[in-house]
Amino acid sequence: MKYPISPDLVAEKNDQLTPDLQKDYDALGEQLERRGLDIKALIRQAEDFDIAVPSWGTGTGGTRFARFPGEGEPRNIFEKVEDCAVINQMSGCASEISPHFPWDKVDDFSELKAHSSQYGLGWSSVNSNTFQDQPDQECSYKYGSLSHADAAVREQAIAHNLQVIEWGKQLGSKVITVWVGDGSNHPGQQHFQRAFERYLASAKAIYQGLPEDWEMHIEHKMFEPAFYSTVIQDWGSNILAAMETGERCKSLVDLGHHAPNVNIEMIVSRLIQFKKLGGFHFNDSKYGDDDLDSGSLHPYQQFLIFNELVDAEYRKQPGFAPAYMLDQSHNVTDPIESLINSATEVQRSFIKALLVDRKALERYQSDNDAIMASNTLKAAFNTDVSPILAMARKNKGAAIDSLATYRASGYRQQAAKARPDTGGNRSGIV
Ligand code: RM4
Ligand code: MN
Ligand code: MN
Repeated sequence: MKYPISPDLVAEKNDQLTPDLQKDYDALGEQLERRGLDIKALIRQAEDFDIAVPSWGTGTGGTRFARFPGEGEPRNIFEKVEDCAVINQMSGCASEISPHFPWDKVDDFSELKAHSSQYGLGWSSVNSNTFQDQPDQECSYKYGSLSHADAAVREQAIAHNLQVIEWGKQLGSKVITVWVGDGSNHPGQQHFQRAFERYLASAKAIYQGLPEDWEMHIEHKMFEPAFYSTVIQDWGSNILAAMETGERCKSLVDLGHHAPNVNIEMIVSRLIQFKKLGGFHFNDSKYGDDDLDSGSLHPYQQFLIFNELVDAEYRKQPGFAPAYMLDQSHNVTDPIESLINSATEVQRSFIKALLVDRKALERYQSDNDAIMASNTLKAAFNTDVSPILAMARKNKGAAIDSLATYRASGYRQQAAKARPDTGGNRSGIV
């Protein structure tokens, strides 16, 4: 196994921090025991938790105004893999990468797979891209892709998705995530029903090419690039499309893709109920698709989402196995630091949701005791589970203090030397 950061450095830092961690861990263990919870079981759950990292998140993001690149950004998928290896080594809970095509296309996928395997990394969902034109493509996606009025454009977009599945097979992926920017910018520009019918026909054509053991995830997003109407704009259109397309077609929830104040945890519950929850793109958001760091703004909302997920597991809801992934854009931070932090914050929400006293909650719900039901959730949310997360990291050879260890390693400074800034790619998304 290859490590981007010296395991000796990690062990040295961990040794310094272990005595204090042990005290905090023991104190928390006692407290949880009084509440009828076994800290050892929670540690195991924390150790098993894993969230995939988006390959495109390892570069500095941008807005349509500008992009201010950071030092030592990865210049290709091989370097992105190395950064993902750092994220996994420090956090202990991010062992898979989600690639985006054609951004991450390579000539030899076996070489790429060998490269990721030496770091112990695997590949999660593959993502297609029909929201940009590529230099060598025949038809333009300016007016849409899977729902385009012209059949030739739709066929090109379908063929691209099928090609992405082929690449994904070579990496060992089992899911394709489809997000399209199709929609309109002017009232009247597009016939809502016809556009959706065309989308559904295209989605079915992709689904026909889906291997038996794969899932197809549809991602909705309210706006951007289309600012008046978007074909798959909300979870309603999403679940309709998933239901029409087929059993293994499910909905993906990106936290930033809803109108402000929307009750995302309830959407999650609905999708679980109808076996249509495919997975998540975690991030945080204040205004729209801001792609802020997960849990940086609405940690309680993230907890409430995990409360639904843990509840589904508790009830042994059939067919429940959503895929977890981060999807954020980092404009002002070191992407590696943001992704380490975010993976840990999502893991934190999961562990806190495991603390919820579900029997008590059920009782309060049937007694219509609103305040005690709410306090039951709050009791879990207000518990600081940091010692559990840190101990899980230590047990897995990851860093007790992930960010301090990463900074002490000088990885970014070495990357800056090894990957000189070429001055290109200063505008646009991601
Ligand atoms: C979109 C959406 C997709 C991602 C692109 C890059 O807003 O979140 O998941 O593929 O951005
Ligand atoms: Mn997304
Ligand atoms: Mn997004």
